[in-house]
Amino acid sequence: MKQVFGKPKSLTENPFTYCPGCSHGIGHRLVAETLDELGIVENCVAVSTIGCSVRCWRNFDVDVVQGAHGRGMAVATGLKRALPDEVIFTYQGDGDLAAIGMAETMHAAARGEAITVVFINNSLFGATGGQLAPTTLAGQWTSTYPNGRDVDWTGEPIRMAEILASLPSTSYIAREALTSPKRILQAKKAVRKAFDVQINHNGFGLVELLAACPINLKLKPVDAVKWVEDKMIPYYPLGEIKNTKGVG
Ligand SMILES: Cc1ncc(C[n+]2csc(CCOP(=O)(O)OP(=O)(O)O)c2C)c(N)n1
Ligand code: SF4
Repeated sequence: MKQVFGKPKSLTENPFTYCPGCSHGIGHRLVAETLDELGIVENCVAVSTIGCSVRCWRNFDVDVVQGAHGRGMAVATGLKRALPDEVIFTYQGDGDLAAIGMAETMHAAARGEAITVVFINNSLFGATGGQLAPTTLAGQWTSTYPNGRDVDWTGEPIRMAEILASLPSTSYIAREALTSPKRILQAKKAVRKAFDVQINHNGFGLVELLAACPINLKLKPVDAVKWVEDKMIPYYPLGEIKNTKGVG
């Protein structure tokens, strides 16, 4: 019988251990499919950081270096400079990339490091119980803002992709959403381009993927996906923001 669907080779046999309805599994799959397609499983190093996706080292069947919380791009910088022929990518949540890791993120991007960043924005700190993150929407309920994010007190949510695109040294920046088959296919193309720009142009590539964290949104999985569609996408518009090398 012809097989029409299977596990990417660059995923291990370990099951995903994320909550039901979590988008991390989809993010992992898109990365793994891309590694398979590019044939880089043997010369690729992933950097896992802290957050729910710290567990990705169990799932990606590539070499993985574990970074401290927020320091993924600093670790990736060292790896790429020491091993310029390897493909290096980080897989980071929004608390990781935009809160504790803001300095490392900004400076790696400003230097135009030849790395690929997969940025999972689920609008909160997932692993630690749904606290407010720099990406939390105005009015959004979180465990630390039970009355909803008050932007007069905390400021407006940060659009990381746009900020990083404004830096002259970044090459490819896009934002997509993991909310429907159509959007996931679009996200896959962006993931692929974020790798292509590193491999073919020695450039910095980042793809932000809007993601659902049903547990901390206190929503059923299907409602969490709808929440991402209805609430996140209007504030975080989808599409290619920057593509200076014309990858695609
Ligand atoms: C230096 C340091 N500070 C704080 C923590 C606690 N911590 C672990 S996971 C996490 C939140 C991660 O949230 P995010 O990066 O958004 O990823 P998610 O879990 O939502 O995927 C925090 C604050 C830590 N592990 N290390
Ligand atoms: S807490 Fe949220 S981000 Fe973490 S595994 Fe569960 S649904 Fe996913």
